[in-house]
Amino acid sequence: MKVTLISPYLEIYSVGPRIISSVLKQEGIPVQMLFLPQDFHHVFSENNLNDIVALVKDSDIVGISLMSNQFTRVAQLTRAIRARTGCFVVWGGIHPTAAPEQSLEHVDAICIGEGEESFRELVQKIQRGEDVFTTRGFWFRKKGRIIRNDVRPLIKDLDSLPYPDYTYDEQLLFDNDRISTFTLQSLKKHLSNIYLTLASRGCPFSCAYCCNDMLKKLYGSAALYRRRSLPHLIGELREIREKLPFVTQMHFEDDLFLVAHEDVIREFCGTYSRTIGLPFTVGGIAPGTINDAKLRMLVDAGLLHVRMGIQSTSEHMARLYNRKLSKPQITETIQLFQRFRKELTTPYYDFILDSPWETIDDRIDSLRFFATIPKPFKMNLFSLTFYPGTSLYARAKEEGLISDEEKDVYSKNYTFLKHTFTNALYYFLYCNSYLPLRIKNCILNKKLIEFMEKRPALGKISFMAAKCQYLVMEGLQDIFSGRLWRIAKFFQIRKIG
Ligand code: B12
Ligand code: SF4
Repeated sequence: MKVTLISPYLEIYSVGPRIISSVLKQEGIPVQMLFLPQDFHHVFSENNLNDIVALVKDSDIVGISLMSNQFTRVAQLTRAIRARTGCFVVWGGIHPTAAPEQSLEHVDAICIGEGEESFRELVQKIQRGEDVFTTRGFWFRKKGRIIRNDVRPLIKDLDSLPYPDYTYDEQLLFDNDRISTFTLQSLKKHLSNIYLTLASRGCPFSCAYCCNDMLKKLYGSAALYRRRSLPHLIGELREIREKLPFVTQMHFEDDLFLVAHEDVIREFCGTYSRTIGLPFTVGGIAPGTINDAKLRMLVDAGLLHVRMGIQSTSEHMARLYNRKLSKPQITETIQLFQRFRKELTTPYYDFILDSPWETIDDRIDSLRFFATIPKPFKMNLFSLTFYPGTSLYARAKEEGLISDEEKDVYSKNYTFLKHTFTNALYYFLYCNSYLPLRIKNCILNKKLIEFMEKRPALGKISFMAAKCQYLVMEGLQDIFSGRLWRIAKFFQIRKIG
């Protein structure tokens, strides 16, 4: 029996597939893990496909994990594996969970939702020669027919799961057109010095553009938000410190790490600083989920950096995005980060732009708010992407806003903004933050914005000019602060995109 698990993500953390690998190994099932860390626009060459096919061809089952943006290249790889080997190919991860019908057109089976139990059962059934088609958590394609089994209930006790599999010297890396076994050096190169993990799964909220909105519909009333116990989490981090001595920073990429109660954060901070003691960062913070006491404890325990999802400040957009938070809450959280500015690195604030439902008043509302954010901060501007299964995706589909699924959803680059005048204003305000608020508000004039929005060519020119100013400014800052890797990364992304 041989199982191959493929992670196509640029970032090789791949927590889900690594945990599945550990689950299978606990059952004595050999697993070959293959990492393909290329950008999602990467297309496999014929040689690449031959090399990968040669590696997997003696597997009984090949499992591939994917987010929606990996769809095109994973479909290409799956076609090659299915055409050239007799392997049973299975997809798992957020994309097949969210778009099962579409996914099943390309593969033998898909895993819907959490995969530890489902995949273990499927593999064991194959091993024993039993009928696989009744396996819960899976949909199958059988002689042109689709078999839709029920989704398996959520794993209540996350402590029952093993830690992600980091036996790197048994794992394969496909990098620069070469396949090799991971070494400590190559692992270090791909992880930098950071270890990413999750202390919880799910989120109590349901923002209309987020997978949690989709997962809540899938799992019904079951509590999606679950936390691991502190000993289980700390045990993982201790093991990693021993196994991967180059790790000097931990990162918790939970959906919403800080939604945990103050007491939980206190316990975490105390134990973490005593036992692990490395600086750490957390994924996105939602305004209103952090207060002075929580931040004090986190900073004392080693928190380095904060990033908050503001997205939009207009009430209309908050309703549309199903975000139950107010502008005063956002302001309060920004002020909180300001008070801690000497102890934290520059905060990052995320905004979602390019929403087709945003009115000019919504845009001005967010821009006026943006103009008041005290410097220094860094901005992350995202172009709204409709991920399958979410409420916004359903609405966009209904309103005919998605004409080409592949282009508008799967391969859309969420960092490429529309070249509009309003988007230009974000760059302009960011670069010219020294201007008095009075002047900024004069520029954020409804008549002027309306005038410019009716002239797309002018919008495009202003966007290019403002973005150029931004890139030069950020580039100079990177040079002066020695962050040359950021510049290298920028050119690398341009080359691919
Ligand atoms: C950690 C994380 C990251 C990390 C690490 C990603 C990685 N490669 O490891 C980082 C920060 C790098 C990242 C980046 C991005 N992410 Co991200 N990320 C997450 C997050 C918060 C948790 C994922 C996770 O590890 N969960 C824990 C594990 C245990 O669960 P899991 O991955 O779902 O795996 C389980 C099942 O899906 C299944 N399964 C998974 N794979 C397989 C394979 C097989 C064979 C089987 C049988 C089962 C199976 O079993 C697993 C165990 O139960 C999710 C949100 C979420 N709740 O899922 C977003 C999420 C996956 N990210 C998302 C996005 C959009 C991105 C980005 C594209 C953009 C962005 N703005 O962040 C980038 C781009 C990444 C890239 N290079 O392509 C979206 C994807 C939506 C979609 N439909 O594709 C999500 C869902 C968040 C959202 N907005 O809704 N992300
Ligand atoms: S708060 Fe964040 S993780 Fe939770 S539903 Fe909203 S976007 Fe998703």
